[in-house]
Amino acid sequence: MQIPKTHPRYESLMKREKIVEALDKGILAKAGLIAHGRGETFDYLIGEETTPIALEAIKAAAALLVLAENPVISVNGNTVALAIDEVVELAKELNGKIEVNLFYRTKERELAIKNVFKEKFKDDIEKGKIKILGIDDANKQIPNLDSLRGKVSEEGIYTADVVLVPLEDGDRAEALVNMGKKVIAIDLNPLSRTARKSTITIVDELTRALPLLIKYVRDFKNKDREELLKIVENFDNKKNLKKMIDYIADRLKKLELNEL
Ligand code: PTJ
Repeated sequence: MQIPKTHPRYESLMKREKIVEALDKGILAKAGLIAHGRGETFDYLIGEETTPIALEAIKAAAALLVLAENPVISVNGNTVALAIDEVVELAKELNGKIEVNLFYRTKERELAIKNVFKEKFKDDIEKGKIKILGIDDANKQIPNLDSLRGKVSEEGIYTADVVLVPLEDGDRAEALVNMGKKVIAIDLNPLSRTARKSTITIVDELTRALPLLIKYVRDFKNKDREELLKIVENFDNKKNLKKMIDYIADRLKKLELNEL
């Protein structure tokens, strides 16, 4: 559908178009539509912009990624639908590792996702700039995780020290933390289990957060280790989530009083 650029909700409608297109191509799980709708609701409450609170989390996440020895970006259907370009750009700033890890795992969806990466980023894959893991090599099991998300690649999530998990579904963040890994989540819902269990939670919309994360990863490559460690140590996920919830509550009160 042609959406006029002048439409007041252009950005939001374009994201919906991408989500629906991904469903038609067999990339998105049907439940991905529901997940997107839940995300939209929280984004509406937040004000559809990156808050200074989320920016703090983005900076801490960027520092953690630059310090990581073996970072991996985990992708699912929604992430590929909305932000495949940004995921690849970020991976190229790191060690190039991207792992496909689906909750609603089917061979058809794995292949559909593998094919988009192959079509769009053939050159980067052939030159070894990025590696798409988790499809033919998911031979390892995350302990105490019964869903199909537990199957991971040895070269990828299984041996990673830092895992970036945009749009997580809950249990896995905890299981990864229990394995001793640092988990960075991007989730618009500050109340979710994922948000609470992750090491660093960025409460922001995926397509807004990723370009900022890329920017700070680039910047932080010029900083020394000590400085980056300080940024990570000074970040407190629980406090940050609390600030985010207060922010939403204040915003709702102001909206009620017509102050916004
Ligand atoms: O592709 P699969 O098979 O791995 O399935 C993926 C989904 C997303 C369907 C699965 O992981 C799932 O059911 O997730 P949940 O439990 O619905 O959680 C998704 C979370 O992501 C919710 O807290 C949403 O608020 C949040 N979310 C949705 N869209 C965005 C988002 N957060 C950031 N940016 C978004 N665009």
